[in-house]
Amino acid sequence: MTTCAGAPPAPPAVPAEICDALRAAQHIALISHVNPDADALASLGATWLALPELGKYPYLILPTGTVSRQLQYLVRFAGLRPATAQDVRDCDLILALDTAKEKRLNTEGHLEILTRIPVVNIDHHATNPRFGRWNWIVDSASSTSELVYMLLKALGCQITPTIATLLYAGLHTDTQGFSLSNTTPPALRIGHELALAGARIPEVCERLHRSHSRGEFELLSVVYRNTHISGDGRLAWSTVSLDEITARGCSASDIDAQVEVPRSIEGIAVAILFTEGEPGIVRLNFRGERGVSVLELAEKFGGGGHHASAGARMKGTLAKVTGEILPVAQAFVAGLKLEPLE
Ligand SMILES: [Mn+2]
Repeated sequence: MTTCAGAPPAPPAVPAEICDALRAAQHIALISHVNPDADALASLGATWLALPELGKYPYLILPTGTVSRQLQYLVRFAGLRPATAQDVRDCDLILALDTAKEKRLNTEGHLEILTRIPVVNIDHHATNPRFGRWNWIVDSASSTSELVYMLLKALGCQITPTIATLLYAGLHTDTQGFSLSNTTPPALRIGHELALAGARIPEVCERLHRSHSRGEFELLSVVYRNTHISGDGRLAWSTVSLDEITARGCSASDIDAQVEVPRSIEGIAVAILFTEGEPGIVRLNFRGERGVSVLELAEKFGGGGHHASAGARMKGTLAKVTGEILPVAQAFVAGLKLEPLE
């Protein structure tokens, strides 16, 4: 138990070997995961903007077609310019950020370099198998943005208002507005430091969280309409078919966050959103409430992530995948020992 008298919990310290590997490199390829979220883009953008100050040449591996409509704001705001396959061919280091599994790296067109260039792997996913030559995995960190902030400080980089805005967006999104169990004292402290460094908080939060297109807004009503609750009130889920997505001019990556709809029901321990993102592939977004970890559930179906927030992808139609997952999820929530709600 932490008491008022004790020292406040410190943000995670950067291992010296991580700083050394970055200092020794000259041309550094930056990469994150497929379907990049705000934390991934923020981590990429902040390092891309900061590394030239140290005399480095950073190259962004970011197939722009993979960025969701709302998050394209971050790309424009920070002036991020993706590299070509030619640019990264002669890099001497890869910095992988926020990527739980090597096969989730957003490698489109750049696969070849992964086999021969050493990787620094920085992440906060509990399931990260440490696929880099150097690994800094802190599953107690709120976000990779939190780790990137500590890294840039350790390397002596200036936290400009643009870098602060990006990293704040990553922290804010991964903690869901500083409201989840990963909203730790270090996360809040770094949020405070980013605000002091000039993070444009209302602007970036409006663009990321209060800027649905008409189509996305309509899709939200589909997610509400398709939400079901289990008999014991512990599981809520919703489904979105490819037809429902495309009819509103949206893509699957525009609605990942809408698992928050079934999650918002009182008493829910587990929420799931089933999204048919492409024909024959269903994305599963799992969220745990009331201290419940959904990681084991996601791993059972070949996925991974964090304790309170995990994902998986499965082959099959929506009907087949929900038919397979829901009985397992129902049994899982039925077996949970939960404190009664006050
Ligand atoms: Mn993250």
